Amino acid sequence: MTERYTIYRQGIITFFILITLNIFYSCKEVKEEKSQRPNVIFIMSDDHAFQAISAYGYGLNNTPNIDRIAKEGAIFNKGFVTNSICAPSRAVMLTGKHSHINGKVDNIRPFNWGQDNFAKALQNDGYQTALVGKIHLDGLPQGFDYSNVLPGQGQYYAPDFIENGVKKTYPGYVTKVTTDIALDWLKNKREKDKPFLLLYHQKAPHRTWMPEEKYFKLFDDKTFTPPANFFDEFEGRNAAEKHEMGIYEHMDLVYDLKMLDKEGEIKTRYRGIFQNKYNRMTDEQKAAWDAYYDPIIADFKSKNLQGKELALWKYNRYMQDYLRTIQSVDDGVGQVLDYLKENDLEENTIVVYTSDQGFYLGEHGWFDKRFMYEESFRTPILMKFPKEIKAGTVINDLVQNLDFAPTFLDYAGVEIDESIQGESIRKLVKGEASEWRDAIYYAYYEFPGEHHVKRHYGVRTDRYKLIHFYYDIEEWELYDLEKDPSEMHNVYNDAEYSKVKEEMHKQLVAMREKYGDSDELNKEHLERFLNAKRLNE
Ligand code: SGN
Ligand code: CA
Repeated sequence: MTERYTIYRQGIITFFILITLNIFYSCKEVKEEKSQRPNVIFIMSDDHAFQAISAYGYGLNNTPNIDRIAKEGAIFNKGFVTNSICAPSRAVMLTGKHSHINGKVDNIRPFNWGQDNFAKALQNDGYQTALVGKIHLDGLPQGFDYSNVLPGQGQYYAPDFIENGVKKTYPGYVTKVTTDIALDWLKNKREKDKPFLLLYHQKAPHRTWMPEEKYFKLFDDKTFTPPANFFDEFEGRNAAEKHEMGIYEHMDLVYDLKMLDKEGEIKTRYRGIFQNKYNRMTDEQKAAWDAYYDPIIADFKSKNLQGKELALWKYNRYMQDYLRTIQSVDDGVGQVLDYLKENDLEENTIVVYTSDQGFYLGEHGWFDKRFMYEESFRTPILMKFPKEIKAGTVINDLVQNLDFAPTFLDYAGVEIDESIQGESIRKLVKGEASEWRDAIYYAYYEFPGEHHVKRHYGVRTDRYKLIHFYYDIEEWELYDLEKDPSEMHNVYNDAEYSKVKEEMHKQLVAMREKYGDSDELNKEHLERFLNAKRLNE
């Protein structure tokens, strides 16, 4: 009896131990699975040309920290946006949908934060989420536990920020302040037992390129060689000819090129606006600024440059300040990468570096963006995730900013809604994608507007590009990117390309169908744009 009872009791005890162990292990499994979900740091700068990242090999500057991302992960040689302008690009990045679908087609009309975005989806699925820096979308950001963003374009010196809806001014330099806020969130504000998503977005190197004091002298004795098509005459390209993007013709000597002489002799259209920016600096900052720029101003005035000489001087002045602002961006990237390393977060954190679009660094004689030509259509993309991406990976497939949202959802194991138009690049970067797209679609809407870039849309394949400029102009352009990478020869009416032209027209129709775009939609956007403009006037 006693023996039997003991056996019976032992059986029951064993049974309970097994059940407990089972529960324990299955809980551990769930926990481990959850804790293995990758963190995401999505770094975006504003107007950062791929030509100005040393990993892309143009030899203009050194960005060792941004390059680290490519070295330890992947570099994308054919990364593109869908609409080369700031706020629309950010709306595409958040929603994974083209501008004509998410509604933010230009910098002017409001963004609807009420719609789905990938940060909301990650937040709902247990991620800690934060947005720091420039977002350029009005209203309180949705999808973030913490947000601390610049109002609109923001300021380089003594920037205002809106922290969870409350405005305050930070003394100091915007790029550094943005990095400090991002690091503070990583170190002190997030809950450390949850996976996190951090959108760390710099204002630099956006116009009007005011450098940080420690970089005033960088590139001081360097004379940059302009691109071969710097003195472009736009033969066969009527829309491009109507631009207001010229370094020579449209850059303001004071506002853009910092010739704020104390004597007030250099009178320009935007002098007053730059004076206000200068006035934001502290007395020490102003003294350091003057000590550097005053001799340059004196030298410039003494030379009385004209014509080509003036154009080249402007180009050099532009390059120096533009590249200097990038150096502070690169410092911040280094600090964030170091934080990951020192805190054992490297292995399980996806880091992406990109820009909201590309930028002209003298190609066609230009600055700014907006056109579907390569320098602004393309954008830098570098990405690392040691767990899955081999160091030194090079991606030559057509990838777009449309793909960020579904990619992050994919890595986080969150469902990708079928309304999302981008594709996850997870398999592509691993080298496991069995097939990939062979064409991408582009549309730009902000005309009439600053820089005078006509409304246009188009399609690009690996080799060719077809563009349609419309509204107050009717122009088609076709480029053979293999033979003419600088897009100087529009071959649309060239008999030799008639077959290619036909194929590309078919591709364009297919793209517009695939993404739900049409002339009717364009007309609607135009109406709303003109109404909004009228109301603003
Ligand atoms: C500002 C700039 C433009 C620039 C737009 C859009 N002018 O208006 O040169 O094209 O932003 O840039 S400025 O005189 O105000 O600097 S975007 O990156 O925000 O789209
Ligand atoms: Ca931009």
